[in-house]
Amino acid sequence: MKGSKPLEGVSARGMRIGIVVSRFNGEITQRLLDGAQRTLLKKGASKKQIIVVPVPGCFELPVAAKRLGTSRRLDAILCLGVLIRGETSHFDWIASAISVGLVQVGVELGIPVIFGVLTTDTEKQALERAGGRSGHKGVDAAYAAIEMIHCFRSLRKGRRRSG
Ligand code: DLZ
Repeated sequence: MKGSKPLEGVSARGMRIGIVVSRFNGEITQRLLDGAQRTLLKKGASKKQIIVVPVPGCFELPVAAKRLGTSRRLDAILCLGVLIRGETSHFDWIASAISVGLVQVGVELGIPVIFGVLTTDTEKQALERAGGRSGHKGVDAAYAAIEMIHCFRSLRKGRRRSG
């Protein structure tokens, strides 16, 4: 299996999670959003504690994540989008801007900011990764957020013990 296996046994009870989702390639990003929300609810998060913020395109993900994380107390933010090379002449610019931007926002906010953006050559490949035969990036993003929140919580506990 490629990549890390999601920690499916972990709970999302009590977690406050933001989701910023791009409306560009909306049919596919909606699938990512559905998968992420379904997973968070299945793992025990409450609907009221999930806030969804739509943005026009992937390029707006970092700034919207920063604003959301600054204005709300959240445990993590998932950023979902779809960049398709075939339809985007400046694909590489946007892909690199958002990956650098999202890392920066996570470090500045001090909370996990999850990269749930598909970067593919074709729409078919994107569909395959949004619940088709190549997995589900929205579901994976939700599991990554839950795991990172547990990781941060255990670091906090460790600090209390040693302090
Ligand atoms: C303009 C543009 C293009 C050509 N392609 C995509 C894409 O494949 N995926 C995506 O999420 N957004 C795309 N956008 C929109 C930009 O991300 C952004 O919303 C606009 O340039 C406005 O800043």
